[in-house]
Amino acid sequence: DLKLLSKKDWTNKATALTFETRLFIDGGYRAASKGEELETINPANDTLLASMAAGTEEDIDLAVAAAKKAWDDGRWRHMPPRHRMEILSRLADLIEENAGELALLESLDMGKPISDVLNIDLPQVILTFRYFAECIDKIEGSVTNTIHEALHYIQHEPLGVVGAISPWNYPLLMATWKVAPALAAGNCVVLKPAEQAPLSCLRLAEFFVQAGGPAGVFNVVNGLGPVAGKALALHNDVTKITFTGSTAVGKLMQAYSGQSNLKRVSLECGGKSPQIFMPDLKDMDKAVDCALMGIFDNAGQVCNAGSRLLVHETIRDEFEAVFIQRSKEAYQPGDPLDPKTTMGPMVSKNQRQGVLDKINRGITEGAKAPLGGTIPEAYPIGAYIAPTLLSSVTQTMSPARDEIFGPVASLITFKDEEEAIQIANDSIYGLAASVWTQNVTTANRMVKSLEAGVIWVNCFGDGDMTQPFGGYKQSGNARDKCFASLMSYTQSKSAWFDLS
Ligand code: TXE
Repeated sequence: DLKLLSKKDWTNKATALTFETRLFIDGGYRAASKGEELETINPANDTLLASMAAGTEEDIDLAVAAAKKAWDDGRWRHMPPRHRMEILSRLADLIEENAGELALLESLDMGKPISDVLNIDLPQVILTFRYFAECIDKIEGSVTNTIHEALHYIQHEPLGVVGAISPWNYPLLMATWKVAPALAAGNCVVLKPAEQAPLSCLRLAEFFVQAGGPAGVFNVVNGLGPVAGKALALHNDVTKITFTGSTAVGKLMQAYSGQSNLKRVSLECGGKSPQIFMPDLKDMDKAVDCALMGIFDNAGQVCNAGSRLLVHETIRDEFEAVFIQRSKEAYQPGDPLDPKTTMGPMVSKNQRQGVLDKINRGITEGAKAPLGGTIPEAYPIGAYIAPTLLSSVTQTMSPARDEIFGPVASLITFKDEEEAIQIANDSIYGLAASVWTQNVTTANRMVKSLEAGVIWVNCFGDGDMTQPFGGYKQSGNARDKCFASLMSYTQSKSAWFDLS
């Protein structure tokens, strides 16, 4: 049982681990056309993990051509639905059987605590493939009620070649949220994972083939965003781009679509999610624990991170005291390979520097840092940063407005519900929000007023596969997970028969 392994066991396994560095195109591994490489670094200790093949436009062309060929000859979309279901279910089984290896790849590559990969990421990856596998024969068209002399039916068909561009914060899971519904709907896929964490997705494509998936249906091309990612998003044989990443690059995706073939673009971008703590909240300890989890899990590198803590002025002091005390108990930076670690380093020193700059800017603007704000003394090596609380933040300051994407919570006070809503909605983002109150009427009113795609009441981050995940405003235009996500990888076809 992987959950029983010790830090020593994981460290030994990491030493023995070997991994593939090439691109996965048309059912097998191949070198990058131009021989270019990108380095992937272990952010826990600054060591070079691997020099990975970095795909360029030529490789994207090869991968898209392989996917297009697989699309054209129907080897996947015309396969009986149950057969496709079996393949995706077997893929889920293979992920489960290889969980130890995948957990290590993920943890070494991006610094995520091994326990988080085992308890959160991988179970979700497996569930996502199983859910969408089960959905395959639930896609139904309709026969509409029309004139007597006609037959009209509407059916839903896959789109063609889907390009998926994924981020590094949950390398496997974010890729899976795109790839699983795209494949389940019958599309062929070219995935471009984030360059900071390129290891694990290659195995996913390999497992797909091992599970019986035909060659060319699922391809993975690592490479730099502005090179390989851009080539994919501009490609004229790609019918949809599905993207998770920054809002700035999300905007580029729409531009690339306009500059090429008007491919569909689905975006899941940044956030600045408010958690609103009303004065009548029931259980301060639970509320604070959820606040901690919402901003310190995955070192805050979460698009829906609850980064704005909107706390009613009458409970502010108690909230801050409990937050600081419990954070010291629950979140201490540590070695990601130690199963007890709840917070690893950030993905890279580059990202960390961005977070430190944003903390310092907030402090210059008048914020206080009663917790953290610096590099932890015990971790001079690696990309570690201390869990941080910025207090005395007001809505005009940058920590209340900019996505920080690190373990940094901003505490903002409000005096009444109206002000809480006004602050919460005063953001270019609208991914998630939460409301903490015992009053159902208040909660319901606030849910209606909040501009966010996902809202939690008296919890944070809860949900299952039926829950649409995506944002309002500049947080994006799509919904991952859920049946509607599957349908977003299809298009409708209306067939009208003249029976007169
Ligand atoms: O994201 P990018 P980065 C936010 C977060 C973070 C910031 C920067 O605030 O601090 O973005 O992170 C690919 N054409 N989020 O730089 O650049 C890139 O290779 C095509 C929020 O890592 O958006 C990667 O695969 N593709 C977020 C993917 O886009 C391009 C998760 C995301 O990278 C490209 C990650 C281009 N020109 C960061 N440039 C979330 N919503 O969860 C980059 N890419």
